[in-house]
Amino acid sequence: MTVSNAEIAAVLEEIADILELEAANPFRIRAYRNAARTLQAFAPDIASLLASGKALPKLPGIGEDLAGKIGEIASTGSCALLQRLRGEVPTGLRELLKVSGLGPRRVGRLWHELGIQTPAELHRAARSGQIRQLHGFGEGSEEKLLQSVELLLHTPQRWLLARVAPIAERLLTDLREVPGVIEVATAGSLRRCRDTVGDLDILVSARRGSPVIQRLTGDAQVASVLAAGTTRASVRLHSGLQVDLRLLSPQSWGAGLLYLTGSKAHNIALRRMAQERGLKISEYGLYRGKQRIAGDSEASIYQALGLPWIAPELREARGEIEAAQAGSLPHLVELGDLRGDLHAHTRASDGRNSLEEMALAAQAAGLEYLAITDHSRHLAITHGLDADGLARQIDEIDALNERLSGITLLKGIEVDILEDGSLDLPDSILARLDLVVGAVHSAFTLTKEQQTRRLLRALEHPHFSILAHPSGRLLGERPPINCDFSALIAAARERGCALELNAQPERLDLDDLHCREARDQGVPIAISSDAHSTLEFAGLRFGIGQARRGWLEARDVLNTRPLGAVRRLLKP
Ligand code: DGT
Ligand code: CA
Ligand code: CA
Repeated sequence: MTVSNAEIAAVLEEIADILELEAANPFRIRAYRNAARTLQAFAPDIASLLASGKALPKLPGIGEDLAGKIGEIASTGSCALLQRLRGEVPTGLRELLKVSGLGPRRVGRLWHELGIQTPAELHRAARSGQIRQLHGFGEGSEEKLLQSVELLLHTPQRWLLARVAPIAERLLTDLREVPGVIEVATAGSLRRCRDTVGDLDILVSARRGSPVIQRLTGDAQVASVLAAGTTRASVRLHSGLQVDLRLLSPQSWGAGLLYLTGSKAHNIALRRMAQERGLKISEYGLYRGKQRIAGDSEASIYQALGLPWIAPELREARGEIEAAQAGSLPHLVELGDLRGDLHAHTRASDGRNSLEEMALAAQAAGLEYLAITDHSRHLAITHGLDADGLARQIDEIDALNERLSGITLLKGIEVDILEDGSLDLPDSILARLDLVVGAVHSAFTLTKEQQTRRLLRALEHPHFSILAHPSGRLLGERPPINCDFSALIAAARERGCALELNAQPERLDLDDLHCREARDQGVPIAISSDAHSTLEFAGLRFGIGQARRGWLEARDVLNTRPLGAVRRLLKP
């Protein structure tokens, strides 16, 4: 079994959370948090490094004690300290940490001072006015907590796609090595690239007697086995994620994959088609009477129903079957189609790397151009650029472009769209840029009329190029703004502006449906990493997944075009 750097970091974060719940020494807490952050920014895979007999390299803030723990986690997936700490706090407290606006310190106080251990108990306490009596909480924060805990209690628990994908890949790698295994794949919402997933579905085909089920139930990340039989198992990982595994025979592989990929609505539509032809479809195959006529591959089943293979991202019963029948399925955009990235940060605002480091990382990710778009000054927490700072960055980029070969930096800004729709920097400096990416970072709760007016005014600005993360949503944390998106899409088309599909895991914004609406209206989409470090170009693949769910083809995506064409579109 192998443990990824992200999984090691998650263990260290959990240790820090529990220590903070227990009001432990702040320096100790910070040491674990810093170590987690360092590991996330460290590219080589630590588990493989250690497994090959090498020593852990010297990393800032990681002393001998922490290095020992990291080694333990890398080889076992967990560590004795975490096991002990988990036993010291009620399990409901981890649920309380998911209430937005509640950090471990405040959860610890609610626990120690009011005995609150679960979201339901927090809900009762807030309703009965107990929270406001705590020192430092007050009536306003009680009301806010009440709202967020209600949101948590009423929304089913879902996981960010980007969080589950590495767990899935690790499990798949391990299962592939089990004796007798022929094929492994993910299915369900993960394979359809939904922005969040409810649980992880894994499919395996193997020869009889292969110990696949035992391998999964025995994995170090498994906290409890919910069910285990000869052809299926369900487990819950320490993170809380549920994993469902199905074991199939090779001849049922395609039928099982099709069934378990879903969506349910797509399956139901296929079943209806099969019935109209006098056929029966199940997770084991496509049958005429008792005779199996297809099932070893997905394509064989689609073909028997008179259809071409349909990409998983389209399987939502949103017209894909009709399009398949008409021969008009979209030729979906792929990661390899991207030639550039139009939104990234450096240390000049809240990024972690220099201009040159970002340029080289983008090049290593296979890109030909990268727009540098640091924040403008309004966003005080990110130390944004003012006009002078931006002018200096323009000169630095010009100088760097002279030296670089094979990658071109574009000069841009992520300028704040202020509450009245004006931009946070003067026209004179915006005019010198290759592109102006505008974004909302404040006043998320305006009325629909106010918000729409604000964004339409921003789009009218002569230098405006791309509207970044248009809905402002943060999955599981902040709902989308209230806004007339159809009016925005129409205005973008009129003004020749693009809309962004931001690939950050908790944004994936525009969402799939709005991507499709923009595409239908002929508005180009920029699939952007919004990278704040050299490692984040890897997230572009999740943007591509979302774009494919929105039926986008390469020609619908601005940054699939060569540099010259993009320049002309950005500055007509
Ligand atoms: P999730 O986990 O909520 O993100 O969504 P899915 O789509 O992964 O759903 P899940 O894990 O409950 O089931 C996996 C697939 O199994 C689902 O996409 C389609 C198939 N499936 C599950 N239940 C049914 C059902 O009652 N009827 C049909 N036709 N298919 C089903
Ligand atoms: Ca699922
Ligand atoms: Ca499932």
